[in-house]
Amino acid sequence: MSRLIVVSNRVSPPNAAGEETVGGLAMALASALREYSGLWFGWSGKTTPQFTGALDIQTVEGVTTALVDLEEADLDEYYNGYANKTLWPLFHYRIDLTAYDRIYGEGYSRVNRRFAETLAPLVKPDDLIWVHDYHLIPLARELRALGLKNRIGFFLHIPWPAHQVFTTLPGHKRLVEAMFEYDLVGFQTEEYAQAFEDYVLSEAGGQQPATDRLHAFGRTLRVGAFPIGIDAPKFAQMLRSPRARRMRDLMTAATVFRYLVVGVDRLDYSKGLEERFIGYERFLADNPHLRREVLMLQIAPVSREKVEAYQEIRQRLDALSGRINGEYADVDWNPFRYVNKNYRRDELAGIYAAARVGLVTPLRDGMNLVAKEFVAAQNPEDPGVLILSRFAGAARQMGEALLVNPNSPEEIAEALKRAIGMDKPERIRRWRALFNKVEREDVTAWRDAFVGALAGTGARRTALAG
Ligand code: ADQ
Repeated sequence: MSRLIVVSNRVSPPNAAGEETVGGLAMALASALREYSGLWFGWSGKTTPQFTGALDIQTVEGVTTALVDLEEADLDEYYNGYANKTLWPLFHYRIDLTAYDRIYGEGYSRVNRRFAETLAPLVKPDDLIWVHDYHLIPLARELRALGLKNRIGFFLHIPWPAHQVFTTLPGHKRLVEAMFEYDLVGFQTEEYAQAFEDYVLSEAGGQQPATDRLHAFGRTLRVGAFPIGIDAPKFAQMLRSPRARRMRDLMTAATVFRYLVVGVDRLDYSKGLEERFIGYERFLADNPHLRREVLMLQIAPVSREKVEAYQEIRQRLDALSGRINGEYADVDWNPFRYVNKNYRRDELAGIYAAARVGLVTPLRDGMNLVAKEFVAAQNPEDPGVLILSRFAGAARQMGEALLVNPNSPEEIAEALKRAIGMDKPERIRRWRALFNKVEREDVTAWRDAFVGALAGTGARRTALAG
């Protein structure tokens, strides 16, 4: 069997503290690597004055990781620059926040080349290579330039934007051309795969020889939708842990006679937090009789603090949460709790379990795993209600949630009212349908579908010889 090499910007190997502190995606990739006895390559998270390409290779719990340090300038131009100031906002439809700086583009190319040069000597001819996310789109091109003929797949975790938006990016064609160096490109939903196809057909003069094939730039690529899921069995196990139960009991006790509405997101402008806060404020304003019956908890740990747009949104959220409590709090009651802390995954599971409503309203999201975690954490006999943005990739699979337009405070307020008043049979009916899908279409199914499709792509590269 071929080995699997996973490449992602950050690598989170299993650690001594236990898997409860590691993200769901990391757990899934780690288990794939154990199965295929592979290697996980990426940035160490550390910087060095000058790039050396020195590798830190370790094997922990059956997973081998190979980490490389980057220069400070790499971090500014590639990670905080092109990845998080150019591609991230653009792919989330925030043209207003998108920075187009030539230096960022150069840093992005340089780091991808450095990654390729460091990784190439570790690759055996038969290895399958699976590259993750927008940080590394040109990696296959760089690996091919070094002569690698392996099967290489790419999975995009974030949306692929409509082609009118994508074409605002200087050098858009070159980026897409780089994607044709992969054998397989996977998106979270059919909609994103379709948007990519639209671009290739209308802007790059491409053709579609079969429903899952695109031909352009002299190469043929397989394209598909591979919706990511959570590790459902692991999550269920975590939910039964003493820590999760304790957190659930704690939250239940803290909200007696009240409904807990919960939101959990990285503090990011794509997550629709401002609009959500305003939607909740509208709910409080419109429903005086329900005010004392709810408590909204928003957990939002800060992320990407070096990027100005993140500093700004943080300030606006602080002000908004203050305004809501200032307006509606009473001596013995606070309507809103806003926390910028990170929690262990088992503790989060307990918090979801205590909630009557999961409020997941990103303005755009590749998938959104919080929506799936919330569903997985519910009590089958008395489940809570998921309110979900129609612009999350997850909405494609989760039509039984209350779907809302996250830009509309009225729709959010209305959905909150409906969720709180929903009778048990309807909650159970909706939850059951959602849970079945979360369980069936989980991260293992995702991983196996992608790796299976990649392994099934034909041996290639006759066109590239020389
Ligand atoms: P993210 O934008 O990070 O991921 P999401 O899918 O919601 O968004 O995943 C977040 C993960 O972090 C969840 O597993 C959640 O439990 C965890 N998390 C969030 N807040 C936390 C906190 N305070 N403490 C601990 N854990 C917390 C990107 C894309 C998504 C896509 C995923 C996976 O933006 O659209 O679903 O990748 O492909």
